[in-house]
Amino acid sequence: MAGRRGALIVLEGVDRAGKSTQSRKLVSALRAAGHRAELLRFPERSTEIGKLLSSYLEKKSDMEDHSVHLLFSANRWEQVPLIKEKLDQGVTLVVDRYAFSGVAFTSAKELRLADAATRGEFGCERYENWAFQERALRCFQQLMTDPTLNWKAVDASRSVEDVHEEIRTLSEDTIRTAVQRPLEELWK
Ligand code: Z5A
Ligand code: MG
Repeated sequence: MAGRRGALIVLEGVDRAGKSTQSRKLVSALRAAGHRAELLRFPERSTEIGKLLSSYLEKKSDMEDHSVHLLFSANRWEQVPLIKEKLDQGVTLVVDRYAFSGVAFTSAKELRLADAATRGEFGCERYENWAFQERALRCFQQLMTDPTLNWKAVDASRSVEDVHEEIRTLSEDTIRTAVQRPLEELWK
């Protein structure tokens, strides 16, 4: 339909919830259904800022916490002109993590000061331990109480196909209704 904007569909969640797997499958399914759809991810590690973040996450470099937070934010802002342009052109964007990860992971760092939980390392990158991920999950749950955001919780413990089917259906609904919300409201 002419003049119809694209939808901004963000997949958020803790480490290894299956966000990247589902984001890729969703873009393929939407395209197969005739939608214009593209994939974005954050951190976007290919940019100069993204390379700094990648090095930090891989523990090859250290950075002050506030600075890292702002770099994650800058890494999103550098893509915002492109995001607006695509949405305006009617392209639906599937985004693998966005600002909610920024809030949840920084908040999880702050909570750490009050949390005496023991840690079990289960990954190579920074933040990949159970205690940290539990704190991040609590922050995501808190963010989901915001009624102005159109959050849908998806149980990611099921099979890839079952999770995909639910996300695909929710996304089709979102694409249908996205036109009702002006683009400018997304970055107020
Ligand atoms: N971070 C931050 O601090 N501040 C910010 O502003 C932003 C991010 C944007 C790197 O992110 C870190 O950056 C992240 C948050 C922080 N730290 N942590 N945690 P990333 O997005 O680059 O992280 P990643 O390395 O891609 O991991 P991930 O995103 O957490 O994984 P995932 O995308 O959710 O999962 P996946 O790659 O799709 O799947 C993982 C494995 O599980 C894979 O082998 C799949 O085949 C398998 N899988 C997937 N789904 C299923 C189901 N349903 N059943 C069984 N197996 C499955
Ligand atoms: Mg991922």
